[in-house]
Amino acid sequence: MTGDTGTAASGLGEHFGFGREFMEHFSILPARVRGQDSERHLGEGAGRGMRLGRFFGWAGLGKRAEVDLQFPAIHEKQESRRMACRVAIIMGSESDWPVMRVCYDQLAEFGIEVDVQVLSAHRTPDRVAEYAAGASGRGVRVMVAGAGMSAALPGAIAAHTCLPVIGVPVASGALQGVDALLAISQMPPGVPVATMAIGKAGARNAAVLAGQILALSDEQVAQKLQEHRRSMGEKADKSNQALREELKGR
Ligand code: C2R
Repeated sequence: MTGDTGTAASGLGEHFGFGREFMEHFSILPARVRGQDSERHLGEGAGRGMRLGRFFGWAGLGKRAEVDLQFPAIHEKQESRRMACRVAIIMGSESDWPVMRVCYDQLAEFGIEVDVQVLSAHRTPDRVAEYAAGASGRGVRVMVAGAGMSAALPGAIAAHTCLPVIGVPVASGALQGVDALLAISQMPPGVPVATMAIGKAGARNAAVLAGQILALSDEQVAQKLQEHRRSMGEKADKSNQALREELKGR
């Protein structure tokens, strides 16, 4: 969602006495704050969804706020694609993509739509908070976060959502992922991050674990997971046989 719209929605929501969680599920459409001789538009109409009605309130110093609420929340043009994304992959830097791509490809193999984002708890903290807080309302069910070095990202995401968060430590910098592994796994009690192995193995397992979570309520994904297990077993059997054949003559 766009920063302005999302921030405005939650800010105005609070102003009207609606909690943050409530506002995750709504868009403002179109919203205006009117002063004596000024008018500021805060949201853009997205033109679909159910209009719930107009709310009025005071936005301080004689300014009147008008808000139309729409359900479900529509935050940007791309939203129709995102609504279908049940998994979000977020990484701290574009340099993490060669590792996180493994997660993306595995999820694609399971037929799961993914929203991919480069967001950083260190470099773009507001964007992380906004994205994580709104994810559940947009239909995301599992969040995968990959980061290297001092990896605050998965924990920061977990702080802003009750969705399951899976962390992938990426090998970068002098400590080659050990720093990220410890940072991601050592979460304080109450805010868990399911921590995977360092690097591509962890990225693949993040996809499998996300698939297993979705499979609890999605038969198609459950079947894909069964096929995946079966083909892994067959591959292992083949290499076992090949090696035993090779060693037979010795
Ligand atoms: P650059 O390659 O952009 O310099 O990033 C990234 O995940 C990456 O592995 C180097 C490393 O810094 C990590 N990073 C984090 C966070 N933001 C970026 N760990 C974060 O917010 O936790």
